[in-house]
Amino acid sequence: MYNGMRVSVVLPVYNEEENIHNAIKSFLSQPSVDEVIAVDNNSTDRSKEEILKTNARYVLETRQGYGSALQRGMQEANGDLIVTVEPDGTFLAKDIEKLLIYSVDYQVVFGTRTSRALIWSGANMKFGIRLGNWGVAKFLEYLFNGPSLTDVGCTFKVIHKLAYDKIKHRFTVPGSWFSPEFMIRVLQYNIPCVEVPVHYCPRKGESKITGKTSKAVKLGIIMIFFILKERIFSKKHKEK
Ligand SMILES: Nc1nc2c(ncn2[C@@H]2O[C@H](COP(=O)(O)OP(=O)(O)OP(=O)(O)O)[C@@H](O)[C@H]2O)c(=O)[nH]1
Ligand SMILES: [Mg+2]
Repeated sequence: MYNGMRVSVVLPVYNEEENIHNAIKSFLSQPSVDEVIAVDNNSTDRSKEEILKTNARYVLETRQGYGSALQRGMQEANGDLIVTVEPDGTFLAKDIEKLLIYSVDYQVVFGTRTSRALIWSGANMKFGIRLGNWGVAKFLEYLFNGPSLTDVGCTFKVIHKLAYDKIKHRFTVPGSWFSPEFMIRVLQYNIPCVEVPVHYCPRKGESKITGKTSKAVKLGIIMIFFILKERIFSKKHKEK
């Protein structure tokens, strides 16, 4: 519980056998966390067995993709506050408390991994990736009149259940560019939001999204086109 509200943590899991057990343990050991939902996205390794050894809730999502896994997890959450974060060893569970402090004043708190002092040696946030995340976030911020945004790809976020209920029907992206869609929907619905720096550590196991430069560049281009498309064709929500 945090500030009288139940806290659910949603973890998207795709072949994370090396990390998932420790990740669940560390998130469950946070004083404010009430439940952890591990969304297995058709893992072919021992992720399922590792999840079942813990007190996390196991959910299987067969529609492949980072976005599909996160959307399913948020749908399953029972908490008043929903935290999304990756179980790949790159985030620190204790940072949840930092994001939760801001959730008192803001309906949505975005983590950012681009604050230089918090990027650990060996983390996958070298100059190019950092510049790319920052640049695309600034593009989104400008087109959707957001608060300062410096990371378009950070999974670590907190959303109030009430805010999630307002925007969930507008989630469409099954793939790796779900993070900018999340940010766009929050801004389109005028939901009060803020960005907070989080630690970013080296990954254990295979990086599936931004590990190779070619993949990271391709994803960046997809995100830019997606943001542009949303700005041109997607309607801003008007309160009735
Ligand atoms: N790529 C990918 N990730 C998925 C999928 N379903 C769930 N995930 C999870 O989503 C998270 C993001 O994938 P990562 O491989 O960590 O990608 P990334 O964060 O861009 O890059 P690194 O952290 O540097 O590896 C991980 O926790 C995956 O286990 C899927 O279909 N594809
Ligand atoms: Mg990751």
